Amino acid sequence: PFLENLVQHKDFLSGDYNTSFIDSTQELFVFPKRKDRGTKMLNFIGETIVNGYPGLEKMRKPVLDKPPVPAVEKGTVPRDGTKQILDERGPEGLAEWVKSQPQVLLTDTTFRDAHQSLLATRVRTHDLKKVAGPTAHLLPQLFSSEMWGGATFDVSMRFLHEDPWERLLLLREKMPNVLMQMLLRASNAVGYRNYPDNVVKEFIGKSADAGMDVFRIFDSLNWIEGMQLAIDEVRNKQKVAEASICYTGDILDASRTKYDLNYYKNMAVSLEEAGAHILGIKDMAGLLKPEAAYQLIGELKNTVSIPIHLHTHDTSGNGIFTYARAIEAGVDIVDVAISSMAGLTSQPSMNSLYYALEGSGRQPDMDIKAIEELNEYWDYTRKYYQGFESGMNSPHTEVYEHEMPGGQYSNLQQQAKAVGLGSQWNDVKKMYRRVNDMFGDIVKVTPSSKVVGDMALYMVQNELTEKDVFEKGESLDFPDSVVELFQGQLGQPYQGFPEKLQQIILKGRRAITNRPGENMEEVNFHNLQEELYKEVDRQITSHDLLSYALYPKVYMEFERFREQFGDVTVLDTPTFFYGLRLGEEIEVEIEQGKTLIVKLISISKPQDNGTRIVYFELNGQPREVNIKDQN
Ligand code: 3PY
Ligand code: ZN
Repeated sequence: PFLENLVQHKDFLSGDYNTSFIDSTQELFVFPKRKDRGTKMLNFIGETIVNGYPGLEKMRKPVLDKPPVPAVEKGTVPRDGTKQILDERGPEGLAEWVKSQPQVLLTDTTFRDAHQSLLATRVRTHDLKKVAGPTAHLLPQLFSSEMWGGATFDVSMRFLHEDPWERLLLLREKMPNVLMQMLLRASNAVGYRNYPDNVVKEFIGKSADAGMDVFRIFDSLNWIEGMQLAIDEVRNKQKVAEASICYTGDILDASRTKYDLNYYKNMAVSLEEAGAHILGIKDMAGLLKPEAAYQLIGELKNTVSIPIHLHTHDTSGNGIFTYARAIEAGVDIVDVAISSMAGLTSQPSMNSLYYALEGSGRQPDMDIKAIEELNEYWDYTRKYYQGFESGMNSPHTEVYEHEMPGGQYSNLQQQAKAVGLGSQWNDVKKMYRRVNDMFGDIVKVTPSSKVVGDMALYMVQNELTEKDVFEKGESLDFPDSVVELFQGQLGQPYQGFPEKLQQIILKGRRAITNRPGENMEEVNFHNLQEELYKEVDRQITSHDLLSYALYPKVYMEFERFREQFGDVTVLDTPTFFYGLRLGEEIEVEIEQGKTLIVKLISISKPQDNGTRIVYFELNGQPREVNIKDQN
């Protein structure tokens, strides 16, 4: 504000000043009154108390114990791990090292896919940050920690009001020994549509610079043409390109010939040729049955020379058995989550796998007591997020029928609730499979899975059958995402689109068959920066710029939110989601060594103008905020 005053002052502008100008011109020191951090925070807590957090409006604040954070001896550094191997030997050297390990290696997905799959991606940096250091100390043998990408990028801005880049930087700092891994949707980056080539490249470059090591790259239609650019860029940055095949269908079912063993073998060869350092098998829905895993991994081990990393979801309850068979067939790395964040739509449990492999010769080299310590932390922490649980509490073998990815299950369920279809969730799941078959049996993973979900919701909501779509399709207004898929905007599915349905959906609109990125103009980052600068009027980092390029609307809303409420990541999770109970007092560390004490005193009845006054004490002083009651 001082500089603003100075450069706008008439004497300064006219050059009519001497060296004592600053000292003698008092009005330079009159700053516009900005809302202080405390007031902003009280406004946010007040808002949550009066109107509730979206999706949790009807829930009362649960009384919960604080999660026990495993102790780490002060001043000690975690033992060297795979990060040091990558830094010293490069990605090829790392791949060789992986292949030479007799035991199976583990990726811990607790920080990303586990909560994306169980808790609608809602786990906050606040809770990750506390356990990141202990995890680095307790699990230095991990191959990697999957902690970024997928849906975490947009959900953190959209619903958690936090900057995804800060999460990456923070976790990187606290976990200097373990590889940081992310899920990258190839040309869709961390979004739901293809982006211009230079946006994808810039995103990869900046992620690598911020500390990302392993990029699991997949295309939502298994279209390798859509993956090449991302693979090349990760290689340019000397990071690990884990190019992945999305597993769909069932190689054991002789009647499903589209995705058979040969299909996967051919794709694996192509990905190795495309430059993959590691081959990922991404079984996003958990459809890979144990015997199928044994056959698939066995064949692929004989087909490619790079290490193989298997990812599954435990929805059916068969996850550990699938891994055990894959491990028998020689898989190099598997994805697991800490037990209290594992199972069901999440990954199989790290703890269970450890014991399941005892005596097998490939048991992971881990300290099970250390894993149990982390387990306790997550057991408590998960309860903070109980409002986002899907309600699934036993294995669901129906996944073999609907084929919905684990990471989509709880999110689509929230989407269904939001459009009033909460009680028809079973119909939505059945329709999901019908839509898959109508679409020609396609790979379903973000964003193609979202399109299938959108179409299923649309059909259930409008009480449409498959027959209706074919008979009345001309007069139906299909969801935008469905039209875009059939236009080729997400790339090309294996064996093409079903022609008749494509005609009905496109209604004469043109479809492309080349790479969408080739038709898109590159983003001019310089102009984009100016555009954003005008909106926010502060210094813009390259991270801000990328968030804006990927998600302009979401980013601007996040920006406005921060202007209004400040940094809410400092709040503990129960307060963030539920506000305070009457008389409850909390301590909030807004920066190191600076703590605010907030107590809720009372809430008024709605006034004539529809607002309520929420009375607090802030560091012992009475404070009040006016909140519009939206109910
Ligand atoms: C994502 O893309 O977010 C996924 O988790 C896909 O499985
Ligand atoms: Zn997954």
